[in-house]
Amino acid sequence: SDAERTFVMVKPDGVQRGLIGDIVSRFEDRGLKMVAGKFMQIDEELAHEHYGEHEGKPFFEGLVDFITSGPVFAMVWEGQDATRQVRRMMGETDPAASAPGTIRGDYGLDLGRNVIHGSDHEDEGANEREIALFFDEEELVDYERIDETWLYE
Ligand code: DAT
Ligand code: MG
Repeated sequence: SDAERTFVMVKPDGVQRGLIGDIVSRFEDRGLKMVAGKFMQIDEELAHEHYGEHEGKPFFEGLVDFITSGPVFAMVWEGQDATRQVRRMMGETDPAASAPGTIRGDYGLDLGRNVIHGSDHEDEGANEREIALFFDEEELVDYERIDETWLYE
């Protein structure tokens, strides 16, 4: 398989609503492998770096306030086509436009409270940039999952 790593984060609303376990389970069930995980609080500086592409947009300050408002659960998931597949499982940016069965479609109604972040698969290298922003190299764990031989041809 062409293993790829992607950055995923349960946002403060998802943490407060007790959705970490469900979200982790969805990725585990799909066959993706968690290679890093960190329960943490994002500070102003990290928020600005992470959401730098949105600086200057009308929703930027609200977005920074929200993402720094409580703990998040940051993760790195690995698997075949991981970045795109995680985005498919997340749904659309707006939960109201997200299909039922997707994470945002199952757990949200409001654009500003959409429960989860995942690296943009249409932004080349966004996954690696975001992983490096949140994790040191030694925090990424290299191991094999017991079902890997049956997940991939
Ligand atoms: P995504 O999180 O799906 O990658 P994005 O990168 O375009 O979406 O935007 C980052 C976050 O900013 C998004 O999860 C929710 C918020 N956001 C985006 N567009 C918004 C808007 N028009 N009004 C309010 N919040 C918005
Ligand atoms: Mg994005």
